[in-house]
Amino acid sequence: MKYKGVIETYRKYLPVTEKTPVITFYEGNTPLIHSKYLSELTKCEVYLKYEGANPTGSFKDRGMTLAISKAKEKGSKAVICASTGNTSASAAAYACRADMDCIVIIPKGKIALGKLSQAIMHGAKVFEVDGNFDQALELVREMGEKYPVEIVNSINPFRIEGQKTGAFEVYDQLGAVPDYFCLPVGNAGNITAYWKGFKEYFDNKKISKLPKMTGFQAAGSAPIVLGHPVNNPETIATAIRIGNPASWKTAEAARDQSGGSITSVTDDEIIEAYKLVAGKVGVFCEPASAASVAGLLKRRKEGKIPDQQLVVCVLTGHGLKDPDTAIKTGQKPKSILCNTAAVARELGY
Ligand code: AN7
Repeated sequence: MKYKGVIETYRKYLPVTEKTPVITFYEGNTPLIHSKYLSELTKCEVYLKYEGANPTGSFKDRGMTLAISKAKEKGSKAVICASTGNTSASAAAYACRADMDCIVIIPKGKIALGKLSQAIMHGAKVFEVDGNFDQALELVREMGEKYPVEIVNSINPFRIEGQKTGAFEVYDQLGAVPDYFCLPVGNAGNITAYWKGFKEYFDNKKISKLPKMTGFQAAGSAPIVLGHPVNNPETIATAIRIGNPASWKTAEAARDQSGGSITSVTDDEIIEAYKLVAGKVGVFCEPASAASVAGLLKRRKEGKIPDQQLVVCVLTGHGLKDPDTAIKTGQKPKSILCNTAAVARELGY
């Protein structure tokens, strides 16, 4: 088999040795999709990095393959995470493959259905708490201090190391460094990881420029934009419903060192982009992922991004993760009689 996942592909950039057991579902190598529609709309060259095509349907697999492999190497028997959904889905699957227990703490009622079904089906011990993600992460930190469980949230540095391979891949696929690199920001691990990846390619002379890191938070959950934690974060994009990001400082460093920005998009703007990407480009991503495209459109409108720029937007998770939002915001099927005349009439034939 030629493609062996992100650890084998980028082994020399990663903290692994021949002793590290590689726990992989052959994650990574996701499509970088050029969008003619978005390019014409924005007068830029726009590519979508479709991380929903990872084995568990989100970018988290890049970091999880390394975090779980290193936990296995260390001899850990159990891993734990707090999650808005995707981390738990990924942790549950990789822990299952590594024959380890997985403990998941989620905010009650705020996890998209697809993600919850994954954690359940992969046999994680799933606990929901009356609290938000930030409180769940606090609990997980304490559990990690007191008990023999390995934390696999992005406060685990191996998660960031694995996720930086996304940056390598974007350059390897595109053969160029984007001018603007757009992505959603929640706990801020991914923007931290991508920036680390781009800088490492730069330091290794693989690339000779760096992208402007352009992050987007949901307006109701925008602590980095506001400059203070948000106690009761809210947004329809539950994946990024986070009020006190763990990687806050490194996200600011990525923003400032790259000459980029972290700004906010409203839920309406997110849903509009979500529908546009699905309905006009043909790529189905979850609402949080659409924040990257919503943000690009907004900053173009505001004149903050010039014409003719090379732009990559990361679509962090698959649309099937959150069927409820699709059904709620999308068009409704129309009931008709089961005969050709009825269909033809509807189609105006
Ligand atoms: C689809 O799963 O935090 O800024 O617990 O699922 O690196 O946190 C998910 C985050 C963007 C934000 N898009 O990334 C979790 C979790 C999707 C996500 C983010 C998440 P970070």
